[in-house]
Amino acid sequence: MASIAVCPGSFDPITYGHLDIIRRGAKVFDKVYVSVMNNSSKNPLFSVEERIKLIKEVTKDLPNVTVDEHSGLLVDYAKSVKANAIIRGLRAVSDFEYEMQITSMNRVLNDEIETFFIMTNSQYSFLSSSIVKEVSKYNGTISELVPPIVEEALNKKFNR
Ligand code: COD
Repeated sequence: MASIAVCPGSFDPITYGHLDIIRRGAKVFDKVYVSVMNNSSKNPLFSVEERIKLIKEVTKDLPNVTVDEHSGLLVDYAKSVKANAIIRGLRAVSDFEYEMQITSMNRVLNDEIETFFIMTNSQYSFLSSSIVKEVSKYNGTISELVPPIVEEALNKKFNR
């Protein structure tokens, strides 16, 4: 049986931290669906279409990665693509509580899908989309935090 994983997130926008997790996941699983979850509780800077375009561009060298979107429950999406795993990234201990909540809830919703945690490269352990947006907004250097195409997209968003 093929090992199929979903790597879900907001990806607003994708950073080198996300990319690290996606690349590591793609080495272990036969197929990885990177899914932009259209999460109504957040107020995103980039539209779902913009986020998908950026992710597609920076993962184009990974043949077993497909970029997709979903509005609704993650476990329903996972089932629809026949995934038996969810990949999540862990940066620091502070991520643990939130991840435990999500994982436990997903397990209640569907006990057949396992969540796997991948620890990020330590150089990205402080990195989040929110931090990148804030630094970019005030014209700080983000070239070591996001791929060039994402940096360009942020510059455009902030009218530079
Ligand atoms: N290094 C490593 N990993 C990282 C880094 C980094 N620097 N930055 C982010 N990550 C990881 C995160 O830990 C996460 O695993 C993934 O990358 C995506 O991160 P984000 O911030 O883009 O996405 P989140 O955490 O906001 O995603 C939350 C979901 C959208 C997945 C969640 O809200 C969800 O599943 N929503 C759908 C509704 C649902 O099913 N709800 C029930 C379960 S609670």
